[in-house]
Amino acid sequence: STSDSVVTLLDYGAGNVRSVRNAIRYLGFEIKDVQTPADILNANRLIFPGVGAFAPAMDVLNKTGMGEALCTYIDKDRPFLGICLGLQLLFEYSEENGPVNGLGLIPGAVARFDSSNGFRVPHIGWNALQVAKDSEILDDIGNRHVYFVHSYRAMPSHENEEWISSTCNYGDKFIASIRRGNVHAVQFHPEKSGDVGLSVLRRFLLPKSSLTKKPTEGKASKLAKRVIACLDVRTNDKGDLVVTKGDQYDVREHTKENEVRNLGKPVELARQYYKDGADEVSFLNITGFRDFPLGDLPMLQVLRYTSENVFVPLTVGGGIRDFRDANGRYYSSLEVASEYFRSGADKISIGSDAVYAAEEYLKTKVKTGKSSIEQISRVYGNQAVVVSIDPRRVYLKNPTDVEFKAVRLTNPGPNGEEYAWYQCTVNGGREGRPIGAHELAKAVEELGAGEILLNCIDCDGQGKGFDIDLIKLISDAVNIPVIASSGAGAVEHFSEVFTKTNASAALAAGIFHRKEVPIQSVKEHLLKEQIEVRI
Ligand code: 1PR
Repeated sequence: STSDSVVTLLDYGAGNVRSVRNAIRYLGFEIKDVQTPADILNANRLIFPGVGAFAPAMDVLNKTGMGEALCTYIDKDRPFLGICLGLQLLFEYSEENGPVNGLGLIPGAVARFDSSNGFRVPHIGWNALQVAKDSEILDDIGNRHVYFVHSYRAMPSHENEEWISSTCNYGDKFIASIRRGNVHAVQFHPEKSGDVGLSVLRRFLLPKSSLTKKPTEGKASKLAKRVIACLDVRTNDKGDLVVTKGDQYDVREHTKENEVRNLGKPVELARQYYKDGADEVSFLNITGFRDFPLGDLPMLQVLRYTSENVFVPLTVGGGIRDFRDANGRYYSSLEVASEYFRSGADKISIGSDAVYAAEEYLKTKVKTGKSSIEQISRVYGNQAVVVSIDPRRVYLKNPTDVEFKAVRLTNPGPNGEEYAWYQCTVNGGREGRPIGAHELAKAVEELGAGEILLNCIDCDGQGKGFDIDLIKLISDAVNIPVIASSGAGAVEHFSEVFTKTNASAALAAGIFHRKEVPIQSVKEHLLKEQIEVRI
């Protein structure tokens, strides 16, 4: 290998940089990991994908001498690309658990998004940029969307104006990228921004002369509504991992053999959906509640293969909880999640265990710090923790018949009931619990979940549309993004959920697997209905 094909990567071990590694390799480059500060100073080009929280990252940089080396490297105008926290750390200080001092190379502060004006935090999803000056690496973006996921952002000011190459609007204007000479940093995730993101990385990695320059014309945009493809995965009776799909959570064919419905191979389908324009791909290991996921090596293998060439966010769920194996060895939910992250997941999703944690929290009103939600969000950030809710509708004559939040139904129940509450279930819908979806959603938000994946057992696989009453109830109750799920059967169902509720994303499975409605048609329909989407 020539030095031209080598990229130095600063990974201080605080989290998941597998996606960045995959993207660099996909573009044909080799990675040299920084071991000592000298490796930074000797780099030909350096990528710094900051992950985790600001304070612990600064701690590591200070203790190891890497921080000083970084400052020298950047002062010498050597080729640098910071990503996400790798941008924020260049500033003077951050309010995250602070104020905490940063590297101080750029004047100004990093502050939390203000959620008081109706904008959900974390800021998760696809936005277009406003390009402020010639930024070189952003030259192919135009007004196409890039993927953000963060709760803190660097604030533009008169003092740092000369550094700013683009900004983005989310509630207010924040710094989306900086550039000075060969020094670049971006708040968004190029490694998760599909083709557009790969072209940002390519522009940083390839010698300038080999690229032709195109003018950029960015414009302000709203956060795009996301369309997510979901793959429910389990081992069939032959022992193969297959994509399956239930009918109100029943995944078996109603034939003599009673076999698990097989809709395809997980890695192949995920790749297909990425190519078709899915904004995210989710895998739910639906038997994770009974099989220990770390024993489920095929699932980890699926993640590894998928993440090698799918460059949008990947979520994986199923079986995330504390666990003792047959030999008595104990695994914390954090260890289980870490293995998923190491294998290529960007977010993990917790189902059953979140229900128990919320029940406990509502009973005691104490945050013990020990629940899976708390443990994982503390290490990987709130944005990496999704809670998947599997509620079932329970009809009521009167809303006061239960202690749980009930809604007035748009369509009355089978016996003319005008109300319902949404009972949470565990173990793939097999067991109802004494907690409603509304209570659960609010509790898990307090415990540190960054997003809610809201299913509905009644609507699952029916193709009759999302449960608008439920989705409205939950998306109005919390400040974190809500993904609407279950029941999509036509493009109109997507525009309905986005116009009638505050859902941030809509997820579907069956219609995509059965090739009834391509993702592209969903996007085109939403665009026609003037709903902002990533095309
Ligand atoms: O409880 O932490 O082990 O997680 C298990 C996960 O597996 C949960 O997220 C739970 O939702 C999921 N799950 C468990 N059993 C099933 C099942 O179907 N038997 N699948 C299951 C849930 C629901 C959606 C589905 C949408 C859209 N699948 O993800 O994809 O309803 O479908 P549609 O568009 O075809 O209507 P834990």
